[in-house]
Amino acid sequence: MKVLESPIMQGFMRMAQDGFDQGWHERNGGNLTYRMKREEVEQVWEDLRFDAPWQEIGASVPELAGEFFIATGSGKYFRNVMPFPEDSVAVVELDDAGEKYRICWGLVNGGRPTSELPSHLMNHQVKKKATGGRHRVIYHAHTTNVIALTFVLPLTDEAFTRELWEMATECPVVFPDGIGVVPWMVPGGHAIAVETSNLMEKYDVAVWAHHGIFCSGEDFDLTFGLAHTVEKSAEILVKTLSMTQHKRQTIQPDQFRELAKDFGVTLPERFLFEK
Ligand code: 2HA
Ligand code: ZN
Repeated sequence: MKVLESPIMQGFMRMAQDGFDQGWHERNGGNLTYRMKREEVEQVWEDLRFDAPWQEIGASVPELAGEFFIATGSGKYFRNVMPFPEDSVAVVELDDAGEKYRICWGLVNGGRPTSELPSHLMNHQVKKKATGGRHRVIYHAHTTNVIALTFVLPLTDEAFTRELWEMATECPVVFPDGIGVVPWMVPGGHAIAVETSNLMEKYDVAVWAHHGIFCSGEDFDLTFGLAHTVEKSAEILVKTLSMTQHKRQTIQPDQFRELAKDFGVTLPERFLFEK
């Protein structure tokens, strides 16, 4: 099967378009990677090439050795993924040490996979281990309202988790483990990759101060849905803070505990402090 006709590439392209349509991917902002299943690689095997040079990842991910990923390209625009996928997206294979990659499909006009490849792969490695292989998607987006909040809220996991949980009843059910916060750091490098992957050991979402969010999930629906839920909640908080400094009423710690019981989730007590 042609890569372009495969359901998994179709799903990848649709998610990129969805993110663009939300306004989260100005210019070349954001990046998306997917860790392919064996059968998905086999399905498109005859459309892959194996003659491109091996290149350094910039991180060591031995637990991902030999795996294949679909990745947006560095400097490429989410807006162009749907109309020009072969120019904007790559399928890459990792070597058997998890130190190098090579391009097996796409980026026909040259280029490299996303500038955030070290972050993405280190997070894939952490999430693969933490979820027994279930998580396959890592998504970075420039979500407007979450970014706005990083100028106003304390840059702590506790503040972001609790404030965003309060803004929509579904939030503690959608991200019961909470949200991690990375202080401002230079994007694209090793340090932000390490900091983010440390947080992703316990969370599925990390906020990058003054930059965006980083999400992990099982499939495109769950991962896009997670980013969408977090950003929607941030939008409600921005609207609320625009009206008043003081909420007249909100969801209380005991009400979160009731919710957790009925919905069968565990909410860490450290986010249910009295204010
Ligand atoms: O341009 O969003 O963080 C891609 C990015 C880098
Ligand atoms: Zn970014």
